[in-house]
Amino acid sequence: MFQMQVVPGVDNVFLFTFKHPGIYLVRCLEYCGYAHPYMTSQIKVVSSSPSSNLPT
Ligand SMILES: [Cu+2]
Repeated sequence: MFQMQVVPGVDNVFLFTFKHPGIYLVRCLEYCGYAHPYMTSQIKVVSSSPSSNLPT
């Protein structure tokens, strides 16, 4: 699990190293208001091999 405090309107950057490709769920960890249940996203992790990431 990863947690980061953020400020609205400010870009945040962080790096992860995933061991396995896949789709990972991202969600807000703290209740932050009426829209909290909708504060989700996904990260799609693909192979680190540059040649395997090229469109076919
Ligand atoms: Cu929230």
